[in-house]
Amino acid sequence: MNYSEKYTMYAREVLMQKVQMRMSERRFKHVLGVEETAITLAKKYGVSLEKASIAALTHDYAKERPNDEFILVINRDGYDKELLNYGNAIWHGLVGADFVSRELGIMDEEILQAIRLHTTGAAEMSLLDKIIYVADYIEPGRSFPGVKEARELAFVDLDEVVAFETKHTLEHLLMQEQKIYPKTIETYNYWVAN
Ligand code: DGI
Ligand code: FE
Ligand code: FE
Repeated sequence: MNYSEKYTMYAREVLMQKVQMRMSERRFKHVLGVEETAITLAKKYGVSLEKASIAALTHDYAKERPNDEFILVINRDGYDKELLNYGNAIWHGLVGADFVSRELGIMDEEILQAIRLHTTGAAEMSLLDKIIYVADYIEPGRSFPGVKEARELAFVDLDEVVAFETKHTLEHLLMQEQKIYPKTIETYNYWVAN
């Protein structure tokens, strides 16, 4: 593999094990699927394979944390209190990135941003942000109507698949009468409705 020398196979193994200990087998399998897809996309779009690997391995690191840990951090660390009206779906990336930096020592701002944005997307997204957002959606373990089209699109035009994913996720949330986080709407307005 064409990783930088600092990110040895050993470092990846250690990170993988730390992530594995924090989640169910099923979710860990998802994480490995996201990593595989993110690396493939990183090769295609010329993004650091090391950053793609680390961001993918850690994107759902905080997903199985109890709500009270998120609530504590939101109250303590100066987050907008409006965030308290949401739940794990929004917190695990946005606030979860703080757990990743504090507990795993990952300080790379590009990686942390990709983790923060992986659920909602954003208007402004780096290539790495887009790769993690999309890889999360199309990794081999995902199966839903449209996933095949999204997988094909991902290798043709990354922006197109960001739009596709954003539209379908929002549709799904609306059907279920879920509360929409403002950033999700910003993403929709920028990528779909512009
Ligand atoms: O963590 P994963 O399941 O791998 O995937 P994810 O982080 O993309 O999404 C987690 C959940 O968050 C998914 O069911 C969709 C949901 N979600 C995305 N945007 C919003 C949202 N849920 C609410 N309530 N509001 C949003 O704006
Ligand atoms: Fe997630
Ligand atoms: Fe995920």
